[in-house]
Amino acid sequence: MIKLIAICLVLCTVSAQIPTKVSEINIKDPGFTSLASNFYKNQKRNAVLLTTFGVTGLDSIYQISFQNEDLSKPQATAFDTKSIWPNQADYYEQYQLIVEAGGFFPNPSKATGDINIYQVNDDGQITNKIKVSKDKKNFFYHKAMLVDLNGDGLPDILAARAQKSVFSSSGELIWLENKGNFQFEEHLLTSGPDVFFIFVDLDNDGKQEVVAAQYFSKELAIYTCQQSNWSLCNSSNIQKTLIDNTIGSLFNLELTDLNGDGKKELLVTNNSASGNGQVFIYEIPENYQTGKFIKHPLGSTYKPSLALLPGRGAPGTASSFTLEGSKQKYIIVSGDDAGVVRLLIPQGGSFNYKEVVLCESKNNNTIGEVAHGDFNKDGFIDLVIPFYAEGKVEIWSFKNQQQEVTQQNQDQESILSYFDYLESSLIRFIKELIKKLTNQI
Ligand SMILES: *[C@@H]1O[C@H](CO)[C@@H](O)[C@H](O)[C@H]1NC(C)=O
Ligand SMILES: *[C@@H]1O[C@H](CO)[C@@H](O)[C@H](O)[C@H]1NC(C)=O
Ligand SMILES: *[C@@H]1O[C@H](CO)[C@@H](O)[C@H](O)[C@H]1NC(C)=O
Ligand SMILES: *[C@@H]1O[C@H](CO)[C@@H](O)[C@H](O)[C@H]1NC(C)=O
Ligand SMILES: [Ca+2]
Ligand SMILES: [Ca+2]
Ligand SMILES: [Ca+2]
Ligand SMILES: [Ca+2]
Repeated sequence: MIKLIAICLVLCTVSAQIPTKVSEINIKDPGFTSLASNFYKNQKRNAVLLTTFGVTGLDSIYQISFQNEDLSKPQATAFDTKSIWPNQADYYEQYQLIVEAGGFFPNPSKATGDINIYQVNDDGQITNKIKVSKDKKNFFYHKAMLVDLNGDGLPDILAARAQKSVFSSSGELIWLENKGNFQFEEHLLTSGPDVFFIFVDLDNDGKQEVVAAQYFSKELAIYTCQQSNWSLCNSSNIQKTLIDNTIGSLFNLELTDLNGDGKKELLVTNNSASGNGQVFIYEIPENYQTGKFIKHPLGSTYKPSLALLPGRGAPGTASSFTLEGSKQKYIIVSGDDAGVVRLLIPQGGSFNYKEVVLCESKNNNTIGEVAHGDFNKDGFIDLVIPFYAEGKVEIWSFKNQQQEVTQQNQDQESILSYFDYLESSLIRFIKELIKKLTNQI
């Protein structure tokens, strides 16, 4: 074993930055996390938001802060203990509002989800919870964002919702028009988007597009509003451009310039129970409506444990960040039901990454969504890793970096070192045998 590790050290050490674990807290069923910048406005301090969910019972949303900005002293406080399967809690510093989106189908009593807004004061206390969506039976929400769609100065909500039964599934993109005083009016934009989407300007023409990672309908697609703005759009004037419908259920996506060449790419994950879920990059053509997207699969695939249970799949999210000294971005992948977190380290060249396992959970059981950011504003990126099945949350940081000794994606390397290990054991065994024999003689 020592030999194996030693070989790996020699073979695998590259100039890479690898974070280390700083602390952990016990929280039951931790699922989704996000960085809340300047959540404590008066003190200009950040928080981490965390949602929990279970098939039965009520769920919670926590704010995590760090005493004296010390990551080894995390403090978690639940500000809502009566939430229903929250899939997202995102903080909007500009408005001092948290947007929560929830519901999921495995429990019929939780299948009708909703969108709630929480008002946050300058001390980081939640002062009000307002439900802003109207229930639509069996439709649940994974993504809702605050954006002023009609340009009247009031933030509206753009959201996707989905419905899933044994017989059918469907998705809808809606917007909730902010009429003032937290009164919202619902408008249907189009069908299609179901779980995750981003609202971005893909072609830099000043107008946003919706790019949707469709889980149930298994499409990666762009929606373009042909009116002057999205508040004037509906299904008769929203145009759909299909990027890919060959990769199964899509889970998550991000628009970002990964290789630092000034052009943005799409970073995407698909999610599968069969063990072939993966992370990939799509290069975006000059004209996204007529050009070709070039796809690059990254790293190894993700195999969920207990894959026969309903709703299992892997991987979860992939997201990117910049570390000092690297023009190209690092990527962190949450394994979801594969129970692993992997770091993809850029190797130069085009979309060439080295894969490192940061951590695994017991029996490879579920790990939730990892968030990154400089939580304590010390200049180093930090991570929050929710070990869903183990009931704990770990805080990691790039401040104290480790040498790379974790296992590699290169099967070849492990096989080589394994053979090397076998060979050396065999040689040792023969040597000892000879020694014993000669002693006897
Ligand atoms: C969008 O359209 C509405 C209705 O015509 C108009 O009042 C608003 O100013 C427009 N907003 C933007 C951002 O162009
Ligand atoms: C769709 O939008 C167009 C342009 O804003 C409008 O004229 C039309 O009435 C809308 N259709 C529906 C069904 O709302
Ligand atoms: C996920 O994407 C990978 C890479 O393109 C592909 O090999 C795999 O078949 C996809 N999974 C499913 C379930 O389609
Ligand atoms: C967890 O999954 C990894 C592959 O990512 C595998 O090498 C390892 O043996 C698994 N561990 C357990 C305890 O199942
Ligand atoms: Ca508005
Ligand atoms: Ca655009
Ligand atoms: Ca690029
Ligand atoms: Ca930090």
